[in-house]
Amino acid sequence: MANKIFVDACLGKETPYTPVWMMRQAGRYLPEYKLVRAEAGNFLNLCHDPKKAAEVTIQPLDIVGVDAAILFSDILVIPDEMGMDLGFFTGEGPKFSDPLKSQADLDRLTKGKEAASKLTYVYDTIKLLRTQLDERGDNIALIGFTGAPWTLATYMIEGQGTKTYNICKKMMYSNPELLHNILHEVTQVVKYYMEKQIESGIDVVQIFDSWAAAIEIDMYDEFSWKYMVEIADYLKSKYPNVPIIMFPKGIPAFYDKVYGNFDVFGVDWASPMALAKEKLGDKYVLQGNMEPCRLYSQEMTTASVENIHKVMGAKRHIFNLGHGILPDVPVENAKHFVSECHRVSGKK
Ligand code: 1CP
Repeated sequence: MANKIFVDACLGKETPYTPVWMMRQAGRYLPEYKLVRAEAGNFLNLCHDPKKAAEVTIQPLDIVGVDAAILFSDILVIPDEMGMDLGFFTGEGPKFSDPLKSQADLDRLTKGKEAASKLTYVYDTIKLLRTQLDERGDNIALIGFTGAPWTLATYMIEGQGTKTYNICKKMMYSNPELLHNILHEVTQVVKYYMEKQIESGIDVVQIFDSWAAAIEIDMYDEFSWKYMVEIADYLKSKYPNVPIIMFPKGIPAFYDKVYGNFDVFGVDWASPMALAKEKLGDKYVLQGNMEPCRLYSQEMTTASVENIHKVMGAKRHIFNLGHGILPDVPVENAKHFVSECHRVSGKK
């Protein structure tokens, strides 16, 4: 069997065209997703049901023609299985009933391998997907993922999504030791979680640091990046051939300081691709970075895809959005994005 084009691209090898996938590609813009989610009853039930989770993982391959599948799950299943009682409420997003306020709160959580071993439904979904993808015979890679310790900690400390991050920043500046203890424990669970995802059959790892930009740049390494690098080092020491994608959103001011043993750097939509290429392009393959709202216009999508391709050329690049696709994007426009990425990069 030929190598998977997406894996080759992650490793910086030459590929016949530039592969493309979209962050949040399995989701609410697809009517087929909404049907399966309704059958499951709610979002968490869908994550807990390997057959249904595998079904929605595959949907964007058939419907929009992307070159990689991303496991359907959520970053917040990790703190949930550490004992934090995750709930999703319609219109409100995720919520933890009892956010972490003290060392005693952290001490009560399940940690390390024990917490990672509770995520059996994720590993079962991956095993099922491995079989289904291999049966298709089209060499589509499967991406597994985790949230970065910092991004996960923001939810664990705030109890929900936040615009100001005031509760976790209060901890950062007035009790950094507790924040580091939380980040350390989450890092240990994530290491074993990603190891088990790899053992279950994923081809590529992506680490989402969606809320990187909440940290002042001089403190970004201390409170986030070094923990992401610890995870990458652990995985690379055991699985050197499994590519790792780092996606820290919104931190171009950190590009001069980026270090670590990983393969692909995900560029968000607000950071210029040319800057990323100049600072990081020799060391890492770059992924990204169309502004996701361009998907509302096919013309604006084409212009952006052409621009990004002009900057990146045919090498060391993976097309993606610069953050997740939004639920009200027309499916036709998502298909247009994918086919334009293929057209400009010469897919026959
Ligand atoms: O109602 C629904 O169907 C739930 C919406 C939804 C979906 C489709 C949530 C709740 N999570 C997901 C799936 C999901 N989440 C995937 C699936 C794979 C894919 O197709 O990409 C992935 C990779 C995630 C990762 C995730 N969850 C991130 C990091 C990526 C990003 O977009 O920044 C974050 C921050 C979350 C938390 C989360 N889960 C769900 C929501 C609505 C949120 C964001 C809440 C907030 O804004 O704070």
